[in-house]
Amino acid sequence: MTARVELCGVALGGPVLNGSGTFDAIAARRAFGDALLERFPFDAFVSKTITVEPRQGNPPPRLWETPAGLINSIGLPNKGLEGFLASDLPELAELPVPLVVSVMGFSRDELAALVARVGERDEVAMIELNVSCPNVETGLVMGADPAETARALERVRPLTEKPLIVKLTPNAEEPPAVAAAAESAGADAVSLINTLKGMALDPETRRPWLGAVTGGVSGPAVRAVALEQVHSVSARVTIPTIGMGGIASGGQAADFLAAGATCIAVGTESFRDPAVGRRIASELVELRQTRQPAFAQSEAGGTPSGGQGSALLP
Ligand code: RRO
Repeated sequence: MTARVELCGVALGGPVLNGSGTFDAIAARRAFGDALLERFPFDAFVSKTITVEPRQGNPPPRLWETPAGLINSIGLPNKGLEGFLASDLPELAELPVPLVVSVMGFSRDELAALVARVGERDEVAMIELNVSCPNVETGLVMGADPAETARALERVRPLTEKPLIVKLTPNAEEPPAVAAAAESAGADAVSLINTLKGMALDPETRRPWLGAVTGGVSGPAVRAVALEQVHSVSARVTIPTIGMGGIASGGQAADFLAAGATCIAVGTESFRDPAVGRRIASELVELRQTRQPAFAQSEAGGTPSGGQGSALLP
């Protein structure tokens, strides 16, 4: 039995989500058939980020393996808003869990168009605003700045009643300040971390390995950074946080919940094992039975951190 969780008023069977862009549910359904639906690895599904216009993505190579991690420079390939609504959304709507659609605009107008169109669809439970992709050629990242983040939220908040989750970047000077700005402007939750900006050189040529030169680092290499940011952001806001960054076990998921996250998400580890979400969920249940104390209460000086506090640990 997993522990049920409520996220922004949406009931989930447990606290384990996927990080956007790290699990292709449509390809997995083709590979595994209905077995995927019978044993779906996550308690809610977050789509790959979509944009208004279709995109090819960045030139290859797009991946580099680091010690304990991965650098990606995928560059947001997607069918565009209309292509997504016409062909991906009907397939994603068949998943047995609530659907979160991740959107990114290159301007506030684009973001507004995405939120308005996606928000009118009953199949969509929540919308994630990706203001933190490190791999777009403009280098413009709305979520690096609290005032820009607030302006984006103020623009889209009136357009939908669906819960809005803001995906934060770890590359901001002060992620808790961006989270607080998002909350004040009407965000219902924040998710973090997106990838840390990084690069790798080809060992033969000493030239950039990735086609787009730089990319985003994920995996166990970033877990300690992510845990600190989840802790400091959760202490700053009262809306729920969804914590992610290198989680590969129930114990590591429990760390993020104890640091203040309401839900956690699995990303890089799903590339190795697409079913890892379920393993993490069962390990969390086992840990819950051992009733480990929550960090926020045991080590932080007695005052639970902000946000929703630990969803699983007592
Ligand atoms: O597509 C990507 O290159 C990408 C995105 Br949208 C993102 O948000 N984070 C990331 O590491 N890669």
